[in-house]
Amino acid sequence: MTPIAYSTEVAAARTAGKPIVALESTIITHGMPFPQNVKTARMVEDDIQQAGAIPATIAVMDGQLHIGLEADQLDALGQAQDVAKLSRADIAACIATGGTGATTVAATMIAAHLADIPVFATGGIGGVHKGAETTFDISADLQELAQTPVTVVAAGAKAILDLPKTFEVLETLGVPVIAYGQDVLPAFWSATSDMPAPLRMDSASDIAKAHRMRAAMGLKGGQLVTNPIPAADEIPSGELAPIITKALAEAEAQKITAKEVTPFLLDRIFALTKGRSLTANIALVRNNARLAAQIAIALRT
Ligand code: PSU
Ligand code: MN
Repeated sequence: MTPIAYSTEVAAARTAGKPIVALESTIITHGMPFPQNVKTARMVEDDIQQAGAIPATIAVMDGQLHIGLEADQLDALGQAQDVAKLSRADIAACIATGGTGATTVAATMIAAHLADIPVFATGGIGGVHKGAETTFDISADLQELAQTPVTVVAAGAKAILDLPKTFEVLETLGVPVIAYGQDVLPAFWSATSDMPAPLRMDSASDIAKAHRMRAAMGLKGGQLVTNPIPAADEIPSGELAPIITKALAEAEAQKITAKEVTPFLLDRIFALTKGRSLTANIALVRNNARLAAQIAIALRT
């Protein structure tokens, strides 16, 4: 049996049959600096609560898979050093050996599914990195979407990635990619892109219906809902492009590889935009949390 530890609030929500939204923890430990990371995690939890659902932040701490973190646990995780970044490949080993690790999109989907939580909100999923034709760096998040039945709400894939290749792979894997309320895919820090959305939906209820239909048809895997960042908070892609190019060149010069690539790039873009990328990142995660709460509620009705 997996040693799952539910927070008091999540345990009560499960008993009462309340809608629950899963949240990842890599964004806390590897995606944002302290103290903004903990502050953001709290705001996102409050946003979900205000929208009428219960938040369940997921992480592995001392060999236990936590579904929902108590306030002191969230604080501790936000300040911990050398926390592992867990995906499908290493989550079981971390739990088995009593370790502590933050869950990526892939690992959070696995944990959410174990806990019967069908919806999960994050910032941006991992994807195909630029230069993947030589590095083979493709996030395990994409495979996870193809096999675990959780609807993931994100602002698209991070613009540091090769977006066209990321969406090609998702199409190959049979993952529904739904743009919320617009005809083009959003691009994380930017609300729009020049990529047409494979699917468009305008309500949480339609997204919930499609989720249920996949289950009814026995189709494996989840759905990716791409929710554009609110216009007031976006950084236009033209402004970001040279910054991303610079950050990528630095990563290459410093031979950053594997799991370090995404955190390194996010950190450099934070510095090069003088913190603006972080403000945008916080706004888009909150926006995704609110939509995920609506979907969780729609799935209950
Ligand atoms: N989105 C963010 N910040 C992050 C991440 C996503 O705004 O830190 C994390 C997610 O946990 C995602 C991971 O699953 O980055 C992808 O990492 P990789 O490219 O190594 O698979
Ligand atoms: Mn990778």
